Amino acid sequence: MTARTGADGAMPGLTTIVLSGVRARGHHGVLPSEKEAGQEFVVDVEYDVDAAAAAAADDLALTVSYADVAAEVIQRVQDGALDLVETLAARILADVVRRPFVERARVTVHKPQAPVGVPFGDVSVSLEAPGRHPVVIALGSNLGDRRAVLEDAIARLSSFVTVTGRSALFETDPVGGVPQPDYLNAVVVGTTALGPTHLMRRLHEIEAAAGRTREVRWGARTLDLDLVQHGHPDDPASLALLDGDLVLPHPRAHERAFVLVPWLDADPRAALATGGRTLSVRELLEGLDASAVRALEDVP
Ligand code: PH2
Ligand code: MG
Ligand code: MG
Repeated sequence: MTARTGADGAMPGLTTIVLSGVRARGHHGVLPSEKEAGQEFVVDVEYDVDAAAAAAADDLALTVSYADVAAEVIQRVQDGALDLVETLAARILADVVRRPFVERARVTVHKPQAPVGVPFGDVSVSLEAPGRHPVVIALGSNLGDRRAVLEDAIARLSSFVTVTGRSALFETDPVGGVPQPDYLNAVVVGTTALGPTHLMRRLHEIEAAAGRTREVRWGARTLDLDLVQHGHPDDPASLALLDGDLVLPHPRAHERAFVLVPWLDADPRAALATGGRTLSVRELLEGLDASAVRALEDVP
């Protein structure tokens, strides 16, 4: 394992982890003799992680352990009897890019004893893919042309989030803070290659582009983009205190109808990890008063 932290300034804290030469016997190959006898497979995995918070806190829980990756690779090599090394490499890659904090991964599978028919050194296949993480982003605006601000934010978001669902716009009474105008709220669900700290940085850039200033906590704002959830709610790594101001999932999402109503609208199967278990957003809403959240079409 080697680790190199990028110094390009664009993505501070982007760390590359290289795990090489993981070996195990497997039964993959087109020939029946390969399926029967098995042979050695050697796997290299290189992955970039959003590890700024891990390094700051010196906390393994905020990065991806190479030992966990290695154990999963061995499992994949030993399981089943595929025809192709390509398929094996693709499965290993899919496992790695789903791990929280991984922003890109490259997998090489070597098959040094392959039945090539002539003397040869090695044969290998390599595949690369971006990270793949489900994300839930809540949007709010209560200053300026709220609808235009939200639509523009969703368009900007789409450059780094593959949007799979977006809610209608909802007009909502302000919750907490100082007296202020009503909000328009919406929720976008999708997938992203970015880890949580890099995603937050991009969200803050969009807030800044909308003229957002941070004067009063919970005060009026042109645009608020909150990362509600990053990763699968059942994955313990989706529950993380990344630093002072990024706690995931969002610590108040479970009690905010102005988040849950649009979220359910964007994704009828929405689920949130809260209080040590995963609850459907539909269930969570049953216990809340959602009368202050009105679909925009209903607003005179
Ligand atoms: N955001 C807040 C505080 N209160 N109330 C509503 N209705 N909608 C919001 O987006 C909202 C709020 C802090 O981010
Ligand atoms: Mg907010
Ligand atoms: Mg916010």
